[in-house]
Amino acid sequence: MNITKKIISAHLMSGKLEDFKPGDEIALKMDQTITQDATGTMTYLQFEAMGIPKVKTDLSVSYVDHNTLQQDFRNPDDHQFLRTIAAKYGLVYSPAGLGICHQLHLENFAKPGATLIGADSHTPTAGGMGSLAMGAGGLSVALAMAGAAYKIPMPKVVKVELTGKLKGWASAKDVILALLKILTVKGGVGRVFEFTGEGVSSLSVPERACITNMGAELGATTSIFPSDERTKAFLKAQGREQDYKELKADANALYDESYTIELDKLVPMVACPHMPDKVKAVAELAGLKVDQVAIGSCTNSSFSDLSAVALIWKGKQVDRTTDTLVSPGSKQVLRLLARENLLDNIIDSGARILECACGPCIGMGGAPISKAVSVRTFNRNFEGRSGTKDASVYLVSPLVAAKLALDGKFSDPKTWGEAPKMLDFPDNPPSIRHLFIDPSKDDKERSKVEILRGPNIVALEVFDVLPQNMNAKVSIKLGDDITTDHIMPAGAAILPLRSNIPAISEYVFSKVDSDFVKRAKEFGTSVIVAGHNYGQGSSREHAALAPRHLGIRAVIAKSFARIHKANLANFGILALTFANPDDYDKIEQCSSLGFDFSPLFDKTKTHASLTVKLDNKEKLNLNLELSDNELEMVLAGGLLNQVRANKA
Ligand code: MIC
Ligand code: SF4
Repeated sequence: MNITKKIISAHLMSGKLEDFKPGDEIALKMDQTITQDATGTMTYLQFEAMGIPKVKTDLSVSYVDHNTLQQDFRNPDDHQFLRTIAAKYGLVYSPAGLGICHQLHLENFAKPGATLIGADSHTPTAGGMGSLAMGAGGLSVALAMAGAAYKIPMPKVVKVELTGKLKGWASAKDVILALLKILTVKGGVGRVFEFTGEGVSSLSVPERACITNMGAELGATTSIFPSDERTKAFLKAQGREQDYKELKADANALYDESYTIELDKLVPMVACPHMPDKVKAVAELAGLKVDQVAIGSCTNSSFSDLSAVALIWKGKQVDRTTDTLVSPGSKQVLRLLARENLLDNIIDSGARILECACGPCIGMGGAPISKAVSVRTFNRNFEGRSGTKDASVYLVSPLVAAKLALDGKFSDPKTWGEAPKMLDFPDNPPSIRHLFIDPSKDDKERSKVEILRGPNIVALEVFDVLPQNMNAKVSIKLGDDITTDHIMPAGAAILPLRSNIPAISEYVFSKVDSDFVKRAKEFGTSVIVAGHNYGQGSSREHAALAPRHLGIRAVIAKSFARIHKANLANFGILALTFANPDDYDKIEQCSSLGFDFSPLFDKTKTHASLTVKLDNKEKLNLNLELSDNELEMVLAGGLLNQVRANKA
């Protein structure tokens, strides 16, 4: 067996591993859950609606790292709600400023062999530690906290063999950029990427975590590394040696697909605007002026990343026309930089040091100038995500970012001289564990906690069940690779509305088509039509919940991204694909669609397809992209209706 199957097998809540083939729905027990504030408020409102007194996982952590700007009452209202609800239901709470959820989880809680779901698409960061860690919608996380299984299609397991050792200016980021170049942003759907080979031991846990983090950009279910001596050393340094367990694939382990990456052949790479798979060699952009460099994010904000930056900047200043920002991934990283006398290099470089949080990665400040070339160590460069619509965002490693900040322009890495030696993770790193807020172990104490809700916390809406028949118009027709940032944008102006669905709904597709909301409201009930990979990117369930609030009952696409498809079902929206992909061309924005859903209500039959009448004439065949279980959910009007009905 490979590692993925070993962990799956140990966590199956029904059936045996050999009963399942790729694509079949499997039900997994989740050991740990995480949320962040932008997805957390909805998750906990949903958990509360389930009426369970205490989380049933081994560990659940509520992090605050996205909405840390407090321009008015809204974000602090959310933080207060999250702090009190964590105390009530038995979650560890990580207050704003402590760090980025995935970096903090890696340092403090992630365990080899454990399962983890997080209401954030970059949860696979913990795969660097050997956890089977997956991104999910908030409602799925709420269910897991209630002790229910997390249901996913059985993934294919892809072997990625690493040979040789990284050299020169190439680093872990270039491994995942190389994979993105080969596989594209849709290449990982339905797959787990499992790293093996002699190259593995040359990578530290934070370097591995950088790679598994950005596996999310492949659309992968998750990515995972073995747990070995490097893992043990990292856990030991963190004072968590007891969490170590060895994890390796059997010598004759089978895989569904395989790739080889020769680490010693990798050169520094860059993902060009506006997709993480538009990868070129850095040398190809030589001469391009760089207006901004932003270093940080859950992909590249570890001590290993920032110490390399500090070494490159030692005794030097960044180009004064290049706005340079650094966000450390956690207070441990910051304290380590200070202890190892590296923080001074960053301070003296002239770069700005921001809070230990997501910051510019999610458009929470740090927007670049108009028409900027912004070079970032982040994982997503979708158009407009930086906050500046006409900016061009390039994704690189911290080593490359640090060098470009000094020069103010791209150049050929062959001219850069010797690369800094990556430092080993230092012994006895300062612990910040005491800065988390642990829940009381006493049930009586917890039951007395009052959940505080400011006016930004708006109660959940109850959605109606799927009708037997539905006439709906197409409120928007879109192309391929539509991201959740297109559907439900983030940024400093919109993120504070995450706990208020009616308010945030006003921004659905606002950056794509400013008339969408008006049209959807006018149509009452409507349908979205899209190309391939609809809903790629984040796990934000608001990209399903807010459209549902606006009357969207179905999305017809050529294909879907995994997490978004599950989110659609969770909120009672039908995910459909074209039986004949050419039919995509027959449907226009504002076309009328006549659905007869009545056969779907016949529980004695299994359903895989549906016909729809287009403009009262031609019938089109559509495939249902739902498991039986998801179909039940959609018929009920969503997962929460089902949960409520079971309780009644
Ligand atoms: C992102 O990087 O897009 C986010 C913001 O972290 C999202 C979660 C969210 O939208 O709140 C993600 O990756 O899931
Ligand atoms: Fe935060 Fe950016 Fe990571 Fe999302 S991708 S969790 S916004 S740092």
